[in-house]
Amino acid sequence: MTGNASHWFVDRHIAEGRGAKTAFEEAWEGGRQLTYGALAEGAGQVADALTRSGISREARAAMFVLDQIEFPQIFWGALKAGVVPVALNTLLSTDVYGAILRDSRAAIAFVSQELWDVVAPAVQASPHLRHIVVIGPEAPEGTQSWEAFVAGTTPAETLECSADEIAFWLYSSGSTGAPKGVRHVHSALRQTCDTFARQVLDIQETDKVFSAAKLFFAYGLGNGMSFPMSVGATSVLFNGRPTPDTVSHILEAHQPTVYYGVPTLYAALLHKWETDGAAPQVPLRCCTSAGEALPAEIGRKWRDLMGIDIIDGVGSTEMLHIFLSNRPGDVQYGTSGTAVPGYEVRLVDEDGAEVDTGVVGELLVRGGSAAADYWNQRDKTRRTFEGEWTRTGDKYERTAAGRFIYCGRTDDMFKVSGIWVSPFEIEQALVAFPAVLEAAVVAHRDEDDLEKPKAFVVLKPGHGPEAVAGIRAFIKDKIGKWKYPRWIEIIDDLPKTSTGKIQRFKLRGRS
Ligand code: 3SK
Repeated sequence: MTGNASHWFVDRHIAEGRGAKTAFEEAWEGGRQLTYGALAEGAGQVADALTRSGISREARAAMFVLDQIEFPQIFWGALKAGVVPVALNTLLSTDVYGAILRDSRAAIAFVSQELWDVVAPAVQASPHLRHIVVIGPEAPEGTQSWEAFVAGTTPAETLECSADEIAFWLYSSGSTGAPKGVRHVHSALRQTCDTFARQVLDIQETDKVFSAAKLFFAYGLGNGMSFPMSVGATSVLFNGRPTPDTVSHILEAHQPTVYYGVPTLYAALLHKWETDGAAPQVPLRCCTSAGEALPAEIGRKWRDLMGIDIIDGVGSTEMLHIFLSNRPGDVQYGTSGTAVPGYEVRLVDEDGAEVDTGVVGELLVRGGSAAADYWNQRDKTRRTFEGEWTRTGDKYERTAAGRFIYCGRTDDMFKVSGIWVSPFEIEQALVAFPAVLEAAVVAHRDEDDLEKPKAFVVLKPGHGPEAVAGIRAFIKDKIGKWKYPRWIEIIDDLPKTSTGKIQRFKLRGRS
């Protein structure tokens, strides 16, 4: 049997009689549906079109594609042909796209028309691109339309390949630094389905899923594409910005059974529904959160309002999906739970020695979905992938009961009076104050040049600077005297990566 992931994720559904089942439905007015049969045919056409266009095996196909039904057709079509899709964050700048095109040397680019203005200068300047396919009503000059690209093709057979071959790339910028091409092999996709999707989510063919996290993000790629496709379920795709209004509307209109969100959006949805006085009726059986640790208060409020827990977990682009998680029926808010079956984790100090219960260490993970490497970044590859273990750059502490508590990024932790301070612990306490929507804590030097915590808070609508005195009294009472933030600054928004991680380093620069 071939190790090509496209065989199991796409072709199998036809063999199992699922051709007429809806695989994807678009969540906007006039949105289309794509059955498993149409997906198999579309992916086969893309594979044939790539070959006819002279795009050879192992060449890269840059995807500047929104969450729409062409995304899975291009992704799986490329895999079928042995071409390597590079799913790109659709929110980056022209300069970053230029750098990624140079780095990846992509030979073909697929672009959603909505992104053309930002993408055009980068693709036009690329010496490596030989074809530009634009998805939308009009193909700009020098490009080919999607319809023309697939016209006259005959669905191709899935190429035989090893499960160890590179299947696709994702670009990770982490919370700092330039994007790195993270290369994943074919078997990694199935691995995340056999572990988190099956053993934590218990994903079923009858599920309808909606992921607020986009398909270009490793979390969204599993949530909204490989997980539902692993069982023949249906996924709702949304090409717009996930805001409390749009997500609330999609939940109500599409009635998913599984919703995958991120903490900021959970907080904003709760606030919207509290203000509206009602939440939509949705047949949710599972909700997940990742991207950053979920503040306990948000989880509790969600459970109280929706009658269902949020399963908070931790993953990474390098591990492709979640490897540490709470479980349905076994949720302890404020913790990231325990290792997902199929993964092992350990906490080490600076010398690589395992740390004791209650001591903060860096989290390392071992599992079959680890990336092969960072493209053309030998030093970073060697520092991150240590044999079978992958360094996460996250600091954790293990409780006596074996659960993991997030403390912060390796770069975000700091010491006050010689004791490590976890910015996340203080942020969690801050968001428990009713007027606070979000918070970020960084180290700031006092008049004696000693580091103390400083908080940046985003207030809920209707609250102003008068809230600060209340926050100060509340937080002093809630956490250790040495840890409370000595300064509290109100800001409109927290700087975040496009995948929702707080960029504390930007706040350090401001403080
Ligand atoms: O950030 C996370 O927690 C995450 C989860 C799943 C997949 C990818 C990422 C980065």
